[in-house]
Amino acid sequence: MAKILVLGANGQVGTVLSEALRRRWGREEVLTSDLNAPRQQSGPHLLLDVRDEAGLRKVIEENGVRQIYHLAAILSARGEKDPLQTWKINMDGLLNVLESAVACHLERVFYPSSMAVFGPTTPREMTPQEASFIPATVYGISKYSGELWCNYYAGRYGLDVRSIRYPGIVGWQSPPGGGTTDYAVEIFHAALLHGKYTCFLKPDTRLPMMYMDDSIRATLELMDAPTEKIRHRTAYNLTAMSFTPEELAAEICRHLPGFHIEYKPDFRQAIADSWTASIDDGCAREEWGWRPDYDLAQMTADMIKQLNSNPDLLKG
Ligand code: NAD
Ligand code: AKB
Repeated sequence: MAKILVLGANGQVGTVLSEALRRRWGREEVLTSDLNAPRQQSGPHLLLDVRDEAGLRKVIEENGVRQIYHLAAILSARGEKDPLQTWKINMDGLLNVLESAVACHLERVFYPSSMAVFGPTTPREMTPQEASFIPATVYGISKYSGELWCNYYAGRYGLDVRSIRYPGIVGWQSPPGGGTTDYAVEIFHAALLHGKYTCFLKPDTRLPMMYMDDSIRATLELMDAPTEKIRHRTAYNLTAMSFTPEELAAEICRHLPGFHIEYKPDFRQAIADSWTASIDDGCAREEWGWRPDYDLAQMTADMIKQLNSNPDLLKG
């Protein structure tokens, strides 16, 4: 009987979150799933497409699942290549999870939203929890619609669904899966393998970011918080730092002095430009005590240390 089901567990976040959940609850208590087998299997895993509602319901019932972490999605850059398919995966997947959660009386659901819900009308600096959100990507539209659906299911059915608007996540354990903030992971691999990197964003593109360790801890802390503390059922603004490619490269140079960066902006520049530069996460801090541990210098030092210790993870 697995208590927790992770959907989209093979991705950048799911790889690390699933391990954290297994360390905490035990290997057999956490059932991971994705379209494919994981690179390394550390507990029960099954193949499941989140668009398959009957399949999802069967997995929940047969395994006695009590909580779902619904990570499966198509991210911002990849999403623009096939907008309608992205909408179907991101929205049908979420609605299947919400419907199944109500029908099977699940205790709790986690749904990751994103800073991609912000758009050109959103205040660029210290973006507040509530503002004008008119996202420019299909991914952002799906995440914002998803937040509204979560809020609706919480209000209408009393479903305990909790959500975070993650900023760009940087981690050494797993490769990113088609986002606009992927440069901030790729750059470390390129720096260590080749001493140089060609960035697809302009040098002064400032975006909110967070180290993987902080984003996993935030997720677990939100899911642990007493219900009465959760006053926002859309998604919580969350951040740890904001930096530009130029600033990240300068920080990497402090560890790898010969590192060289070039800039060749592509279609992802327009996506990044539609997002905001810094975020006010005061509601998460006040309501459930969020505090980040890592700033740019600490994140960079740890990324380089961890990738140097795990050279098999380096990707050219
Ligand atoms: P990812 O692209 O690395 O992983 C997504 C996973 O979903 C992949 O393993 C993929 O195989 C799976 N998937 C795709 N379609 C599926 C389907 N139809 N059925 C089942 N699985 C399917 O993404 P990630 O970076 O791990 O992101 C996880 C979640 O966090 C996503 O919902 C994403 O929107 C959100 N998020 C991530 C970031 C970030 O910087 N990584 C930032 C904000 C929000
Ligand atoms: C992306 O760049 O698409 C993701 C995100 C911020 O949601 N990293």
